[in-house]
Amino acid sequence: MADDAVSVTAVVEAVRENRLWQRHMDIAAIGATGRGGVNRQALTPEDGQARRLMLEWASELGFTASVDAIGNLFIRRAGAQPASDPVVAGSHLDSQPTGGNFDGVFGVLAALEVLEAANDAGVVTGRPLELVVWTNEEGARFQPATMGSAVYAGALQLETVLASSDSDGVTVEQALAGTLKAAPVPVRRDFRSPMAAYVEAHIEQGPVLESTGNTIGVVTGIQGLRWFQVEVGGEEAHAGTTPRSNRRDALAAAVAMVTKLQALMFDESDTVRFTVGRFEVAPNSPNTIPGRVVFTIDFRHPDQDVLTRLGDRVEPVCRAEAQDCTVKVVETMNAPPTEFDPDVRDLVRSAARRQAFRHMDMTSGATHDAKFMAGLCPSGMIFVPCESGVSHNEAENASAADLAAGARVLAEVAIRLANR
Ligand code: HGY
Ligand code: MN
Ligand code: MN
Repeated sequence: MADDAVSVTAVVEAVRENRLWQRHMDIAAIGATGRGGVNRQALTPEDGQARRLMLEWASELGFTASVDAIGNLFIRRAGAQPASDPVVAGSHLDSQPTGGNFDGVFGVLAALEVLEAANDAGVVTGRPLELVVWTNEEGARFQPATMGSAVYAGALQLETVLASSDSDGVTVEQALAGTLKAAPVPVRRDFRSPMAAYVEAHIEQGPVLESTGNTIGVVTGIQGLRWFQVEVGGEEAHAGTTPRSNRRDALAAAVAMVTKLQALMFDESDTVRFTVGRFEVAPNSPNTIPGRVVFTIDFRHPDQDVLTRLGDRVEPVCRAEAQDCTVKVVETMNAPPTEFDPDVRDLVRSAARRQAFRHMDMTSGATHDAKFMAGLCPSGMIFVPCESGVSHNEAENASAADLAAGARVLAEVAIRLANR
């Protein structure tokens, strides 16, 4: 095993900006929307195609693969001590319906770039290096978000998750079988198999790095979030003949609920993040009074007390506005604020400093799979800027130079951790 400083420098210098960028373009072509973005939702044929491409690249580079029961994909580069716990880096390949080409993909491809740069540099690390592709980080098609990492860490039960279904009634179990067929991996991996450390590179998905002229974000933690699904039950009736006094209008009640919730969640400091992203009306016909409305709530805040105080008000507020309708409120995710490991944060900071990248400490407004890894092993994240902070949007963009900077910092952190 080469001396740490020598191997770190060799691998960092072997990171290639153009190779990393080209792989982003290769993945971006899978599920491309024709408007500059991507629709590669979890466990769709496009997700399977992207995984298959990852497996082809891994095989060409001499790496081995394994997969766990929820489809999390692990790609391993051997180390000098094969029985030691691996250092793992990665993120996700699934996207929002109108997603960008860098959210999640950058973390996966930066990890692949580090593994290949180690090959190019002829460096053998003590611990194995692993790349991970988490299943269904986005939670767009199947809720909740960060599904694969939550099941891996034991925060969600596999059986519960396999039974959840998308708006067409397809279950995770059915979709997963298709994905594993499209990208077969014979070797099975246990949930919570030990990791020495986990590091995730990701675009910031916000404007701070770009507006302050920093290239690297040393992520200190992730704000907490609570997700709810609210189902309002009324009665379909004729729009022209039914008097208001006879109506059980699910839309009228749902609108009253959302209006009251927005008032509850309004804060002068603009720290609360409250979003109703999905609002489904049935039967969705202009001349039938809506009999059923289902809407989602995505509520986030860095302070646990606020998450508890305001989150616990969601159900009572919905019940108070139900009018003559029924209402069912299900909390689908409740994740406390996460702090990342101080030692990993120091490694990220010192790598950015040593490589002369302007950097700053910052928390993450977006959630990430690293949230669940933080409960299993020393974990941390590396942010790079994205243009105007735009994300979850087809216009999402990042520069090849910033992506390469993030991959070089990831390389230094991963090699140092793997040689401990
Ligand atoms: O929702 C999130 O924060 C993540 O980008 N999926
Ligand atoms: Mn992401
Ligand atoms: Mn996302």
